[in-house]
Amino acid sequence: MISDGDWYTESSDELGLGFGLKIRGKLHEERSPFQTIAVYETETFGRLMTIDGLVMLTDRDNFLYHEMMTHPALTAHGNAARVVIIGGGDCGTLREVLKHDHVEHVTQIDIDERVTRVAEQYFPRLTEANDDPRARLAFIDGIAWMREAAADSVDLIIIDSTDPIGPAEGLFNEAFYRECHRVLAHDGLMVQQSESPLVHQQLIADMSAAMQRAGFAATDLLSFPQPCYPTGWWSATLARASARELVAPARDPAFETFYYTADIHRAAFARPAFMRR
Ligand code: AG3
Repeated sequence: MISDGDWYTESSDELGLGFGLKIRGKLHEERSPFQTIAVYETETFGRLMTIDGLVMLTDRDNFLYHEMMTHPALTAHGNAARVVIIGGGDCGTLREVLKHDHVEHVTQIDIDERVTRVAEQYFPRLTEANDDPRARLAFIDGIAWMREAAADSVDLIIIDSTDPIGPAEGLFNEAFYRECHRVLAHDGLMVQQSESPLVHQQLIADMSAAMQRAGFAATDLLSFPQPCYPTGWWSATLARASARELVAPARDPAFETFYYTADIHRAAFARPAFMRR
């Protein structure tokens, strides 16, 4: 919602907090068949995309989220060739996945084609890798896609969704995770954005429990800064289909990143004392 004329603020009564960006103006707003998508020009964070009033990304800080949703999981897997992204319609996650040479194909499945079209228009850097012959875009329901996908056909599933309300709700439960587990190869991994480690601890615990009930052998939490999301601190949950070891990063990535390094990888998996309890 907008307040004071020239600020965009995402605030939560439930959490009692908000994050605001001074804006120069609204560039775009539309109601797609699924949700309301808006783009603003901010004073200091470049462009901002919101969906149903929630901040999805800004030019200035999306590298944090997109790098941490991809490089830790791809590195921990070691040689993922077949990757599926559920959600991620802005294509920022897709772009990072395609930086890995061992990836043979990536299928991005977002229910809302309009998010991708808006990203192409207003966030061209995020969609710049979409012509890569390894990339496939599908605009269908990710839950239905997963139900129909063949068993053992994917090495890494990345769930880049909005909060667990509205269209994304069905991506946060045991039934969906069970399908993901069936579709994954024996040594496969799944990673899902899992909200703020400071204020969503119950959700994080529930997600991890649901993943394990669905057949995943173990889960790990990684956290990273994300200034434009509630509390500025965000997490992803990494689940292993079987009891395999994760590959540790021996060196920095061979491609350009802005946040991810070998040291960041190790640090992201470290558990602060309060999270161990
Ligand atoms: N994924 C959205 C994460 C949730 C943000 N939540 C919020 N602002 N309350 C963003 C998609 C980026 N590819």
